[in-house]
Amino acid sequence: MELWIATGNKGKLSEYRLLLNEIVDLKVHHQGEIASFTPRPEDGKTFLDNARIKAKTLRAVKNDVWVLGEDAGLEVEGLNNLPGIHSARYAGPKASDSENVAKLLKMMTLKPMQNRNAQFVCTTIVYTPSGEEWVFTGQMKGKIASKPAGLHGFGYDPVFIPDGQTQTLAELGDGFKTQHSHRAQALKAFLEKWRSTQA
Ligand code: ITT
Repeated sequence: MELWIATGNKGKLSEYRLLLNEIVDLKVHHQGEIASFTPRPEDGKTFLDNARIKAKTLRAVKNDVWVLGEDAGLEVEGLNNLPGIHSARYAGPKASDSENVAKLLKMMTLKPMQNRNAQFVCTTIVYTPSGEEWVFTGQMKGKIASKPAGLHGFGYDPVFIPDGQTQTLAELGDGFKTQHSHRAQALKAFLEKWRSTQA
């Protein structure tokens, strides 16, 4: 089986490789391998819209294989669920991960805020080789740390402390995310469905 991942995010891609590396006969590819590939703007209003945009854009050039597109983000209760679908560009159109984290922490100091509850969410769309659309979701609850800590992962990992933990995702490392992340949950649901079609 060939699975093409519709992402330009290196952090996500390396997590997919880790999550999928034990599956025999699965070859993982990504949109960056197609020299002429141009992503479409993520201008949907929901995670589902944006996941579909990514998967459909890749499927338009890879239509006889499995294609997976995903939109994920961080919802912070005290910020009315922002940055949400704007997570990748929270501090501006070309913002780096550390600029986004800095903006998040700044927004949380602008008003006295007791509520640091947050969740990562992920909506994953898979197109089968015959063009059927499958939708999966995952979430991971936690809270926002007062300052960044840790070197692993990407995005907001240095400021996200999962429920039941005392360290950030960036301190906990790949092993924790592989077991518990929003992305891992959505992917697990896909793999279960995929396996059931192979039986
Ligand atoms: P692609 O669209 O090419 O996949 P992207 O980075 O733009 O890459 P998203 O639109 O899904 O991906 O944006 C998700 C942003 O949310 C991402 O850039 C991070 O800032 C944040 N994010 C998502 N999942 C995360 C995770 O597991 N850990 C930390 N931050 C995450």
